[in-house]
Amino acid sequence: MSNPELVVVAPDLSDRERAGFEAITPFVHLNSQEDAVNLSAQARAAVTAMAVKFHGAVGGDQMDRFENLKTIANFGVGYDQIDVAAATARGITVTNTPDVLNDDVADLTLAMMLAVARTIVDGDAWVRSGRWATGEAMPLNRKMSGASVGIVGLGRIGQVIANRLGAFDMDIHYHSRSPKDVPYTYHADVVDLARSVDWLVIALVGGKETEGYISREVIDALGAEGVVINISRGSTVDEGALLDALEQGRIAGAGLDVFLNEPRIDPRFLALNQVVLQPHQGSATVQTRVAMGDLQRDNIAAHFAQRPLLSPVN
Ligand code: 8YV
Repeated sequence: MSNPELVVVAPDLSDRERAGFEAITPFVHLNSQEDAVNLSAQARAAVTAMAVKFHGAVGGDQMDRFENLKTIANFGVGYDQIDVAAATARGITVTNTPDVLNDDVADLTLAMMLAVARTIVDGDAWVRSGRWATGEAMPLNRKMSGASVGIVGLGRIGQVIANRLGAFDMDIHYHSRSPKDVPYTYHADVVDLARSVDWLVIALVGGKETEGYISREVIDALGAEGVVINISRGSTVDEGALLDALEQGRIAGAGLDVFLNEPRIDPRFLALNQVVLQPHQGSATVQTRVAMGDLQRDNIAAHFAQRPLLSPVN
């Protein structure tokens, strides 16, 4: 029997995913990129497509293990862990899973904003601890509807977030490379955006070009009433500056789904009460993870059927 042409790199695969890949073509399942070194030279040479799930780095070295690799299909809209320039240089097309997760990421954005504003986590603890039953009143919290919000990065996800914020009558501002045809206030300068709003929602792409984009200066401009919400990548924020500002009360709070060193995040976050922490779960609903897997496999199926890939990024 000839060697499989597909390698699937994923720490776990659901029955649906396994059956879905199997229906396309026989495949080799690896838990991590490093496991590729255990394959024979012949097995590696047979591989023309790779599906990757979760955030192990895929650089030129990993690609070079598979000399006939033509397609890398990522599970996720963000592909900053894949060296796309290295892929392009080798004639490899990278695909991602856009759009199918926009609703979930936007929902979690609003959930974190409301959780911070209305101190939902504290409220739950207040009830469970019996403090409410004793008649003790919880401290008042903060109104979110009608407040000003700035979205950094008005791409597909940013726009879906903006739609939801509109339903909360928020005064919506945004910063992106160029103004868009939207009824929100544009700021060419991200510091100027931060100065103009109380809520700052980061919806940037990850990767080198946005590293530390939310700098100390941006955080300072947001000010003492400001709240940072990050659903993009931890790398987009100067995390040290964010922690300093939170610890010193120079901003009011944060809702964070992403961090620099996931999942072993900086322990300074754990001591901050005005911060809502989430385990990078923006797209983590049963329905959306199914849709992401389906789109990833549709790209793999297109590769083997020699049809155009559905969502190439290079
Ligand atoms: C996933 C994400 O958790 O799509 C993305 O870019 O960050 C999340 O939806 C992640 O990609 C899973 O690998």
